[in-house]
Amino acid sequence: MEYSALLQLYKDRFNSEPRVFRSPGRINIIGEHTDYNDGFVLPAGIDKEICMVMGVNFSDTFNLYSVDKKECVSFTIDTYKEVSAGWAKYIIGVIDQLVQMEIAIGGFDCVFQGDIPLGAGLSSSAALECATLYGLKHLFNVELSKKEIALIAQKAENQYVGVNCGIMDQFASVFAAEGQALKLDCRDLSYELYPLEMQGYQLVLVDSLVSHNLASSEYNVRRAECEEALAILQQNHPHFLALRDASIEDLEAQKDEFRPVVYKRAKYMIEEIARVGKACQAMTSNDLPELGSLLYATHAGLQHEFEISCKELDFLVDFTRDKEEILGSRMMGGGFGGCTINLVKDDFVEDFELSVSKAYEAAYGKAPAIYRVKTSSGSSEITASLLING
Ligand code: GAF
Repeated sequence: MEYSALLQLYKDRFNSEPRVFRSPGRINIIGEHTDYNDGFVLPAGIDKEICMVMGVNFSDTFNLYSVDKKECVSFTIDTYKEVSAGWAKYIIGVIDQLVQMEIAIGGFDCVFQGDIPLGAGLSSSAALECATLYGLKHLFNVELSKKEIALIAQKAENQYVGVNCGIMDQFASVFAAEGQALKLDCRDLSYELYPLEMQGYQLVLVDSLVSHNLASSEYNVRRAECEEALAILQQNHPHFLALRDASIEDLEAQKDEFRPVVYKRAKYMIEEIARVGKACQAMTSNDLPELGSLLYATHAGLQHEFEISCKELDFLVDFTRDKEEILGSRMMGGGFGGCTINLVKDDFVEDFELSVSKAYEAAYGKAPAIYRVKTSSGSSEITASLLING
């Protein structure tokens, strides 16, 4: 990201004293939709981010300029609910949370930009929420821990944007660590770091460029179906707090009580929560073929049981199956579009990029976008030396 160019755009527009904050997008190695079932996830921050230049303007006005949308909005605490620009709601959602918490912030100016592809399932919205909150914490000296930042950002998405998401994306954006994946326990928010050493393999993202329109509505439906399954299991197991607490045996014992679709959702979920643990073991013992098989198993569950894949994503996963240089592949993120994540041998990456592009273009009339993933650290302030050099 060109921090100094962004800073210049700010100075051309505003007179307030700027500071620069950033927060990354994320990949998720395994553990999809498990976060809102109190399960485990295994995300890592990536070198694609939202960068925000922000300054206190000592007025009651908030001025936001989106470089990507080339649009400016201005509002106050009394008028923010009237702002209609879609991109602004992630920032306003965060301000709205602070207002509800009676945390005083004054007016500020902000110019921001991102290089996280939109709709690709790489959590650009969580990065925007977390960068905003991280910036406001530092501009107005608000006492907020990293955990609180992640939780408030999630609440902004739930309440203001209207997506009933779990905690994974915001947590990853704030807590990401370079070279590491985070095994996050979404029940108590404790986490362990797993080095992403891929011994001759790389994680490659293939973006179907199908933008996930269904994502927010169907996401909320999946969440409700998991809650329906839990309510049925709780009749026999009143102490269960989430699907995380159920085993496959518990599910089978009550099989006839679920609507068939709800049974499938719960089966995927219970198996996927267990797969995260298996994936971590595989990473610890450097068993990449096992990690790859787990990725394929997750895709099968997302395709047939959780039913959030689409034909383009299935095509991309199927394309990898007969290639011994590719150990695993699956759709990643909320579903209905976005990227697949692929575990590809270093010296096959170029070959793979060319062949998958050609095949996808022949099938769907457009080449996919491809990203070789590098990891990055979580929310931070960009210091003066990086601004000069970067
Ligand atoms: C989206 C949500 F925001 C996350 O909370 C998570 O549920 C993910 O979909 C699926 O794993 O990114």
